[in-house]
Amino acid sequence: MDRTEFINQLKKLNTNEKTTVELYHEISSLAMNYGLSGLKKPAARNAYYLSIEFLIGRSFFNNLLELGVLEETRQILSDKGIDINVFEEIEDAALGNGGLGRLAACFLDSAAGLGLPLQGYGIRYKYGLFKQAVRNGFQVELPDDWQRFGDPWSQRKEGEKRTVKFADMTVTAVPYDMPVFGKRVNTLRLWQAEGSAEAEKISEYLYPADDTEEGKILRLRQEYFFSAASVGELVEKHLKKYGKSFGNFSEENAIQLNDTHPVLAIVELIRILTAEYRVGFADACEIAQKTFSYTNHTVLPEALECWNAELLEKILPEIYAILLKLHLKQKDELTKLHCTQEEISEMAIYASGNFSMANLAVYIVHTVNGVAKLHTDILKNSLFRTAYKYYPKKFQNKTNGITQRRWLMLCNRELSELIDRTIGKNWRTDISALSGLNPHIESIADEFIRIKTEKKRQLFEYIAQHEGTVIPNGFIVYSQVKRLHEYKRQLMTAFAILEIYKGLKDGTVRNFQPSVFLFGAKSAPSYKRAKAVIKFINEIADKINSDEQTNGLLRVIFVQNYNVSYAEKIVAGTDVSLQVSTAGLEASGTGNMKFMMNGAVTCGTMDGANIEIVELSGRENNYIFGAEVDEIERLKEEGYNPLELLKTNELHRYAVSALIDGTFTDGGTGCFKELYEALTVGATWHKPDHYFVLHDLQSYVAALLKINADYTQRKAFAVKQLKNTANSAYFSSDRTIKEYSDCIWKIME
Ligand code: 26V
Repeated sequence: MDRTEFINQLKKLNTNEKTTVELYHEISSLAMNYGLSGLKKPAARNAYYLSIEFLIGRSFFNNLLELGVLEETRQILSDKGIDINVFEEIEDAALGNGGLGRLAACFLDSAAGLGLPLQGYGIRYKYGLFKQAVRNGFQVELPDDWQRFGDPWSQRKEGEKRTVKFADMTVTAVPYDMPVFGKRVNTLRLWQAEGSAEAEKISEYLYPADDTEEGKILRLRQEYFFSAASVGELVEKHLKKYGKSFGNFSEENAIQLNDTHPVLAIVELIRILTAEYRVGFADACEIAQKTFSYTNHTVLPEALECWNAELLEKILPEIYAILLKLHLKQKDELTKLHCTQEEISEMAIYASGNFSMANLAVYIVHTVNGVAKLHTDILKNSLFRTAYKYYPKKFQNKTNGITQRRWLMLCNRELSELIDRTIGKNWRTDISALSGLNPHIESIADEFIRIKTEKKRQLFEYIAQHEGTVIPNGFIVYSQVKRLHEYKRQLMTAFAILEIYKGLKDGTVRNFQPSVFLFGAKSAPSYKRAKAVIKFINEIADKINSDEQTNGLLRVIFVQNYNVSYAEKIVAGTDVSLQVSTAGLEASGTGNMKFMMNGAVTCGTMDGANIEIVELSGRENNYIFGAEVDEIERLKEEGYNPLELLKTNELHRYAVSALIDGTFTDGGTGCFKELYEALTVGATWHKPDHYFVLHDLQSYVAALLKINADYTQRKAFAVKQLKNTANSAYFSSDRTIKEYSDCIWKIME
């Protein structure tokens, strides 16, 4: 089917008396037919992206855009009296938690767009990330039955099933292929576990709770399940083509391990080659080395996967045996390199009963990369410093990116059209052309202001529908939307809001422009402190929004069920992007890039990709505050006493005391007291305020107020915002993917 035929068929489509879901299926299936015809060409060398998460979001609008038929479809439907926005009721595919999974989705989009052969491998969870409701201020988790309306974008490939064996069960892995449209059609292959009821549990939930033994086993099964199915398939394909000679395996297959979750794929490849095809152990390790590369996405030790030896021996005895051999091989090699005992234990694959997936990956792969300049430096100088000392050439930086197709063209048609009118449409296929906006910024600032105002109006309308809260037009929008985690410091924003509120009440904050603080965040179901922060923000919102003395100036909204589709609206309708993690802890951040591209200034710390954002758009066009990495390091060494800050700063005392002085209620759970104690006395596993909230709070409030004051010069502020858009091309995942393919995968169009 060609384009004309797609359009003709769409025009002929009988839409009378059909439900939205029926129409959704018919149009999607037409688009699938069109998209899958003709564009698929096999590549000699492919790269494979193994990821336990792909946070795809909604495919309908994006696929029509990628196929170049979105505008016509909008028009044809409108001629039939149908507003294309009705399809917004279709669920997101939320097969991921946050940045890591969304990055995987952006990467697939960019590779297809550039015509590069990158295929994804993951898990087809029956239930994606939970749906969040807020009841009485608390997060409530509801199952995410994303296939409720069917899944017209996937094709089940019955004939390509595989088996994956565990000591105690055999599981069938059934592939579901989702095409990724662009200059070429790539495939995201998601494995679904079938067989016994026990087997089917493997692909039932994204990230099941792993605070119990049972949960840990399930997580291990998930990781091995999709790694083994994917690697097994690649080996089989190779076998069909070349017989049992695997010397050239790495010439055709480059496998990227997205974080530590798929690292067992390395061990599985070595197992298949040695056990099934009699390749020698050393040769198998060499093939693995040439095939695999690994991306690290976090420096938080609790998030680096480790597997208990006993558990592995019980569930995956062959894998366990190979891991032990790898451990001995590593020890032997490191001894020959004259590493000290201490150095050997820092890099050890196996230590005190556990296998470290990060150390295993760093030892085997040919390339390790971090996801922003600062993050890669931290990998080199701190997390993997010893490995860096012995294998310096393994380490590379690949600063993250986001796809401008979803995150600008799709979510902000108005701004995209302003860019078209100003510099032509070339930027749509070559994003580097976006910098051509720079000389025109002054002249388009007024029009930009009109567009930003319209995007805010659309966002407020959506919020009114979904949250039942009305935000008056004209408010400045400050947004902090991301997973809820202590290091991301949503609590610091909550305190800052309380301090501003107090200032408005007692008259110390004057000439304040009306502002709304938007939060969107899901907390891991078992993460008590994160859930407490959600409740605290909602308590603050209730109080401030109902205070008639100030609610013409200040509002707080916590949106429910923040997801990709909500993000599309929020990034377009935001003035100020809040990126306030403790320096050194946010590997990159990618929300920061989406906001930047849509013309928001960043109010943030010198962390992750924020550093590169202000490098490119100008520090004077953003609002940087707080301790930098060396200061945090110094504070940790010399000692940091948050109680001193509380004693001397009355505003801080007011904000922090609100946790315990009865201003707000935590519903009798004691969760606010727990937050208070984490800040003031610490816990068995950490010192008081180990994320330095009180340390950075004063400069944070000052930055927020400075922004507020600068906003009164609306045009000058719009110029700052536009400087961000104009210099955001570097943060396109097209650039990132080109770098991966040139420097790591060596794949070609
Ligand atoms: C996972 C966990 C799980 C256990 C509890 C604590 C914890 C903390 C963090 C994580 C994150 C795992 C990896 C991840 O999602 N990293 C994110 O990757 C993004 C894409 O590279 C990057 O932009 C974010 O900065 C980084 O946090």
